Amino acid sequence: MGFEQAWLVYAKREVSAQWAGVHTICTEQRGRITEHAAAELRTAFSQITGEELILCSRLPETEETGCILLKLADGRREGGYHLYEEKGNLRIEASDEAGLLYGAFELIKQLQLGSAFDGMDICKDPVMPLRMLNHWDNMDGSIERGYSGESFFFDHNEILVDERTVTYARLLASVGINGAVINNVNVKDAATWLITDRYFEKLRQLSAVFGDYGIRLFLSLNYAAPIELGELTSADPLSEEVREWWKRRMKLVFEQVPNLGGFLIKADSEGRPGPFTYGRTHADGANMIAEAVKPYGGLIIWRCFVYNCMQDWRDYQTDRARSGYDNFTGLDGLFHDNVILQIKNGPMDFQVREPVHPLFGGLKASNQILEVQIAQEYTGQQRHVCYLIPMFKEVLAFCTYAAGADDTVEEIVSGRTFRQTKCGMAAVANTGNDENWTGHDLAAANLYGFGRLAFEPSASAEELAREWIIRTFGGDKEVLEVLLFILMNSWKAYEMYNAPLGIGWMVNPNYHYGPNVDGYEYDRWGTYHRADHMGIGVDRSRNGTGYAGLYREPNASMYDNLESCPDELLLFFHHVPYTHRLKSGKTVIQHIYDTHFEGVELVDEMVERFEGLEGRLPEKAYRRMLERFRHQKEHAREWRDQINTYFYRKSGIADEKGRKIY
Ligand code: GCV
Repeated sequence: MGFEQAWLVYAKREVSAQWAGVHTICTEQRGRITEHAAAELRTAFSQITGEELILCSRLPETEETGCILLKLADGRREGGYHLYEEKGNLRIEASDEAGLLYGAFELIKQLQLGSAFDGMDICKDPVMPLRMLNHWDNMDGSIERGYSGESFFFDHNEILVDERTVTYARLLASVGINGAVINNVNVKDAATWLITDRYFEKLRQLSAVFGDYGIRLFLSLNYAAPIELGELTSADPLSEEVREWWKRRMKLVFEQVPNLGGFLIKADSEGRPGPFTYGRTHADGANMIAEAVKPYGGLIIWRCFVYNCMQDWRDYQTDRARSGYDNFTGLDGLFHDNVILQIKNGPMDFQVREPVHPLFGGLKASNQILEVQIAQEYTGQQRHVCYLIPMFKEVLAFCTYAAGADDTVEEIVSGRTFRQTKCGMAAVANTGNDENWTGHDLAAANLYGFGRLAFEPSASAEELAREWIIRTFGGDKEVLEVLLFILMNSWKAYEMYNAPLGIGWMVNPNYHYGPNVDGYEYDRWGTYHRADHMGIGVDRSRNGTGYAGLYREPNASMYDNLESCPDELLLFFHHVPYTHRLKSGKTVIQHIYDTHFEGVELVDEMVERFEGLEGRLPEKAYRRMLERFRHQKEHAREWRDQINTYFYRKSGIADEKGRKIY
């Protein structure tokens, strides 16, 4: 099995006579993207049905059947398509070439899923304009928070462009992803030089491969580049000299690298340079670079992950959760039109459970991108299975009340609430040079699901998991049922044996893997649980840090009020005694014990059911997953026992059910 093909493995299968009868692709289009759409269809049919499709530029004869027509026609959004059957032929119509490519991949998907040929009629327009991956790849080949091998973009400070780049682009396009930032947001050393002639030739090649699949290349930028490249002594955004420097530099970069989409910037965050050094605002910094890229249609994606990472743990007033909001709401409306603010899904940092970031709903006049993380930094690092699409669905469905009662996060980042076109969703990528791309074979469902979700947020998490399983592993019903059970229960299970009730962070510092309840408690990162012998939780109500009040009503009151705060976020918003009763009727302490025992039981069930798939999955993939499942089983116990023991020792309250706690 070609694991490097992921869900584009085109295994031979029994198909209906109509599918088997497809013999020709007809198109008058001659663009590169259409050529790749046709080539993909040819590969898929040749491998799945055994038919070598002929490519021709004529239209089918009147009575002819078995043709696929690719045709540009008005009426769809950018990247949208209409795929339908008419008189025994399949037609794909789109307003642009990207739409033809997405339509071709839709057709291939239907073939892989064994859908009916007759009466096929699928119309889709991408809901989010920008559907992006953010790679945290360093130029030495390492990947920050990478759990699937090394980078396939960089090695020894060189850029790699090879077969894998092409497969990568095909995979992205097949799920509708249209932008990729290839280097880490922490831009240091060689990466600062990506905007110099040292790398233009390779960037051009990479950008061309991406362009053939409708993907825009983006780079992460070092805010202090004028200084670090040795050309200026300041990066003050209001200095004319600095502004001119950026204009000259950007002219050069865009001339040398066609199809470049723009830049992602992490500034004044975790030690990265930014406009604060010069007493300037994020709007000053972002606008300076936005002005420089504007003539070339470039975008500046500016991250809102800005907080004080030198906090004193004794300080109960400062609240890291507030910082994104406090730093950016005052600047709403001041950013140029080609600046997009990129906001993490929660106010802290990709924990297994967080409330939605209050900037969604807080900002009304800024372009916004929702940032999620499919690299499982805090959710099991691709050794535990954790299908994150159900979490992302909850985030998208959260009602912000930004302009009305229907203004969910999805409405905002799709551009509907504020009529924006520069918005969408980005995921911190979970790929590396491991043969199967994602280390854990099941982690590929997050890559697949992310792209599909950004294109079509109404698709259910289960539907996406189902598609991915069938496309990757074929039509075996048992395989489908078991893997679906595992994926759909995995986030829930992980949350159960992890830090309880939304409090987060009980991990080993730095590498963020494995339980360590006090790992961050007396540290500078602003990530505390405040547990003592009486109770636990951070008071973010009006009596505490006031964070709950950053939401629009009725959300603010819902979180502020102990009675209405949802159980799963209780400890994020309130400090309560262990004996506090949840809406479920259980006390907090009993909830901790129960979820930790039950979470492990759920993992045991997942692993047992997985073991029943031996012989039904490709041997190598089965072994690879089995090894990870066995580790997860052990490691979930470690989580359970450390968390339960810690809280038993702190509270002195016994488990009602008398289970073993140490
Ligand atoms: C790329 C967290 C991660 C860092 C990451 C940072 C960010 O703090 O642990 O590795 O840096 O988020 O999103 O910028």
